[in-house]
Amino acid sequence: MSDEKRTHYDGPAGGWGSIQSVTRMFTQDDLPRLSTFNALLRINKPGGFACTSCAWTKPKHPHTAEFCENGAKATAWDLTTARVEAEFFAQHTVQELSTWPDYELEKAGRLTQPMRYDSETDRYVPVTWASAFADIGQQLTDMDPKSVIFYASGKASLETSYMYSLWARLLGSQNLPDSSNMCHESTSVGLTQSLGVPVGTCLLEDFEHCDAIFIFGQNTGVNSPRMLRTLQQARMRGAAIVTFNPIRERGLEFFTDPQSVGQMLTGAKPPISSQYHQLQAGGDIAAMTGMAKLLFEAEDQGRPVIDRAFIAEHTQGFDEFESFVRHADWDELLAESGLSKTDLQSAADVYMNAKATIGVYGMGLTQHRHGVSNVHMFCNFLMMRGNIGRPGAGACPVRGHSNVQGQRTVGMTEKPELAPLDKLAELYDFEPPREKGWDTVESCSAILDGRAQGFIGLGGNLARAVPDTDRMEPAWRNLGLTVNIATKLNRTHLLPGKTCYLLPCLVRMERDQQAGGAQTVTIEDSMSMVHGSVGDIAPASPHLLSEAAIVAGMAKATLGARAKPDWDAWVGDYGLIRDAIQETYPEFFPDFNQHLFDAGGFYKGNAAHERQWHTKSGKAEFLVPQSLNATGFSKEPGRFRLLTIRSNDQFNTTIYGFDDRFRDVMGTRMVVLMNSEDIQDQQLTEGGMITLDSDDADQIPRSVSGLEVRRFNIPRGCIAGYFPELNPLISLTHHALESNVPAAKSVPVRIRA
Ligand SMILES: Nc1nc2c(c(=O)[nH]1)N[C@H]1C(S)=C(S)[C@@H](COP(=O)(O)OP(=O)(O)OC[C@H]3O[C@@H](n4cnc5c(=O)[nH]c(N)nc54)[C@H](O)[C@@H]3O)O[C@H]1N2
Ligand SMILES: Nc1nc2c(c(=O)[nH]1)N[C@H]1C(S)=C(S)[C@@H](COP(=O)(O)OP(=O)(O)OC[C@H]3O[C@@H](n4cnc5c(=O)[nH]c(N)nc54)[C@H](O)[C@@H]3O)O[C@H]1N2
Ligand SMILES: [Mo]
Repeated sequence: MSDEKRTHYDGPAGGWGSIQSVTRMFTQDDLPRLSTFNALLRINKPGGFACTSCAWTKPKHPHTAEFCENGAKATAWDLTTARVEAEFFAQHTVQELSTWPDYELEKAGRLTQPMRYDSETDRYVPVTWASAFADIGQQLTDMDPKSVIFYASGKASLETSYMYSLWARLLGSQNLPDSSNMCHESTSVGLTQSLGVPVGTCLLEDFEHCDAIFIFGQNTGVNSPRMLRTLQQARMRGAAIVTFNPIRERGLEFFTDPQSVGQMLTGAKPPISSQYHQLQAGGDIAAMTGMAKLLFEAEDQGRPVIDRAFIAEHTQGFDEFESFVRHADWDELLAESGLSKTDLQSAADVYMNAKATIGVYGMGLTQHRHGVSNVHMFCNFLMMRGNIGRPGAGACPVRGHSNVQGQRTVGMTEKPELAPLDKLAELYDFEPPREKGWDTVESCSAILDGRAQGFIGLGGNLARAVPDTDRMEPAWRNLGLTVNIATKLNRTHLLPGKTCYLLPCLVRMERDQQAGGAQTVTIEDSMSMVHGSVGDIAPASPHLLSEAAIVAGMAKATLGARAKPDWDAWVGDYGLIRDAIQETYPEFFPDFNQHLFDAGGFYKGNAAHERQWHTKSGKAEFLVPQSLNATGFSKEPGRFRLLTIRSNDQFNTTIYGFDDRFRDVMGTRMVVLMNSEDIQDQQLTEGGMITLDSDDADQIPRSVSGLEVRRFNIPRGCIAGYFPELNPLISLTHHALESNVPAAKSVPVRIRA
């Protein structure tokens, strides 16, 4: 761990700080500088490769460097020259590796050959691909397919994800949880109920036409930094940006575009947000209800600020919604949001004056007990002024992993109604499972109580990403079979089932050479644009297989001599998989293979964007939220709302380093960020060490110790700390109603000195 303490950083997001951070990365010993540099220049360009970091859309006219600080980190992380080979595992038992921090595990380097866990020696030992596939095939054939979990983490391509979910269904399982179950599932559920589409309705050009952007709980500067340029351009054009976030995130305050010579040389740090409202975690429904109330008040005073024509023609449920808003009590709205009426009035004024408004959101809305209600209320708010399905307006949930949205599109879903089962039955001559499979939380419960027997992970670090770490980890080891397709070693790999394999794969930047030549893969970004991606760097090891080849190898070993599909032909030429995707989803992928390198990607289409409403009623729905408080628990003396957040030096469970320069946390991740009055009230001192205890209704003891108190600009009653270190504090049952997304943005905890 670096114990380096750097001085206070008050620079903007982007700017020289990010150049410095990328430069520092380039001077690391384990990086091949030339190929990394060349790789960076090919990121997010037609004919290049899609960045493996975030899901923000790729513009039609990319910049010379169409990547950001964090995309560069992700690229460098994959291209390291460090290797985890057979000798590494000969030297370290799994028991010993379990004591290593996440950072050290991944830092050890790229996995290079298939390994099997040997319980006698507690070590991973090398195996051939053929024997790995044969054994996995045998084990799976002996298991009830409905007890096997087929997880995917959001990076694997459309081609691999289509094959993977088809394989699971051919075997008889619909247990297809995806990282989006921990992330934007509240969007998939909530937006579908409100607008009839599971994904955002905006396109990049809408940002060129909007007058206002409202951002709820999305940390653009860290998690989708390329989007800052989009926001900055909108702001400079005169659009207002109104942000709601308990934490003042630097990227939403100022951004110096590293691509702008002028900004860099003058040291300008143009502001991003025109208003910044630090509300209570879980206070968004109350804040939006307050603004809605002000819209009704304005209308009552004769200002026609509500789009009655849109509401009459396109929506239903408005009367109930209006009555809910009019009856809401101001004192309660202000207490729940933590904002003043003046704050809400100034935000509502911007909204009323804007002809076209875009709403942006992230985990600050989805990861709450009432995360789905948050999304409903967000849609209500936009629809009041007809801000769906017209230029410069719409809903823009910002997705996480680079292909997480696409994986859901091509069948990675546990929900039978979301997969074209009849079509699959017809194309592949089989009877697909029709009952609902397990999502992530349900998979975890099944692991805990022994109903699950097998786990296959297509990427990710599921055991580390889910709540209730201390209960989950021992249960994981009771599984009969665990298989992880991965690029780097992580904690989940150190929880071997009775039979356990670690199968290393290519990364997106590496050349994927198959029988039919070098292959292209595709991904779908946050704006439903599909992009081809071609790797051209030599693979980290000659023993690596592509994810597609690994899935096909396991599928063949389990499904025997079935005539369809022809897995070998598919792996030889991914174009054939795309043909199959096109046949399965003709509405989304017409002439798929002809559009791989369309500038800006090819648009999968979005019904709500065209004001077609695929809801039950055929109209967009105003839905009354279940509660004004999204946390699902009440305020009690000594109980805090813990927000588990990401640093600027991590990608989910991948920890690049121990600095979070925007929040002045350097050299450690074991901190609790607190309001100074709360520190005083709790009789703590800054720099003192504390323990956090779970205060969940289930009363199961859960604690994390060794946390340092830091004074921080955050509303009273809310504290923040980093995920995944704090995941032991979250009860598996503390999740969003309906979507089951773990409620990681308001965890009830108490502080022990
Ligand atoms: N560099 C980098 N990029 C990433 C990732 C990464 O880890 N690192 N992860 C990827 C993934 S999988 C995802 S899902 C996305 C996540 O990207 P985001 O959606 O930005 O998720 P978080 O960083 O978890 O936090 C979101 C913000 O919500 C705020 N917040 C917390 N509670 C509330 C609340 O109740 N109300 C409001 N209004 N705000 C709240 C937090 O202060 C924080 O600023 O990013 C993706 N991109
Ligand atoms: N408390 C709390 N918990 C959270 C969150 C939170 O905000 N707070 N966020 C949640 C969210 S939004 C998400 S998406 C999940 C993330 O959960 P996951 O998606 O499961 O986790 P990652 O950390 O993204 O997975 C990292 C691992 O993926 C593997 N990997 C990397 N690249 C590739 C590749 O190209 N192919 C393959 N096969 N493997 C690869 C590497 O082995 C690496 O160790 O965590 C969730 N958990
Ligand atoms: Mo995510």
